[in-house]
Amino acid sequence: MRTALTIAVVTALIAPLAPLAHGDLVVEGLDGSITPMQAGWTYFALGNAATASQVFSANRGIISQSTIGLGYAGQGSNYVYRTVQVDHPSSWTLRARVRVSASEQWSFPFGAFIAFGPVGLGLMPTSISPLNGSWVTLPFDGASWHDYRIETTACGRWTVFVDDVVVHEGVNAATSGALDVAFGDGTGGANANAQYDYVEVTVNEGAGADFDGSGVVDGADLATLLGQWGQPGITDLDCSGSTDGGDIGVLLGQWG
Ligand SMILES: [Ca+2]
Ligand SMILES: [Ca+2]
Repeated sequence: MRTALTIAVVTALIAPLAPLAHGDLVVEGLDGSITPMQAGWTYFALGNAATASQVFSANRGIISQSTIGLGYAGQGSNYVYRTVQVDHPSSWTLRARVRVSASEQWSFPFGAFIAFGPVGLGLMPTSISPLNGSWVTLPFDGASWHDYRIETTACGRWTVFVDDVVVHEGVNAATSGALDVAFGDGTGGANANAQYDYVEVTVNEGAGADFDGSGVVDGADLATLLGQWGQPGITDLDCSGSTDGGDIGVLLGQWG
């Protein structure tokens, strides 16, 4: 059983990344207008011979992933990735809008996953699994569209938001080095169908308070901080675990 794929014809390509300079804000992402391969992402298949164009397609702004019927044997995975070289410990945010329309589970509950380095989120029709080496599984309606976001401070505190609500927090996330932004099917020995509206990682090299990458720390960044008051995430500049007065002090210290 093979799913017919519709491939959007495009010519746009994303240029390879150069190493980041201190203070750069780098965005690497896909919005579903072209396939990951057309955008220069690298395809990886483990334990099966499914080709990139069999697994990933793009149509009407949605990237579709289908591995059902492509014949896994043993441990299996099919995903795409790009490598971002992060030279200094940096805050970063991974965002995606995803649904998992069908999945089997053999070993890993990742009918779809999004990840930046070892930190990510496994998604299934009835659960989500924050991961950083190991994972926890939370009951959830993953079959419906949701906005997923992982915000990580430069000190490695990471927070998973679903539709802007905190659902998980962890520590010791990777914040520098050669980090792959990746998404795809991570179900070991099983199959899944999923759709991605967009997948995007933003790296704030140097982890300053210039959250929007405008080049200056100003009122817009202060508004971002205040909008996340009391919550963890990239606005927790002093790594206390929540966005509070100490972070305003850090921001004001970088003003202008
Ligand atoms: Ca700014
Ligand atoms: Ca704080």
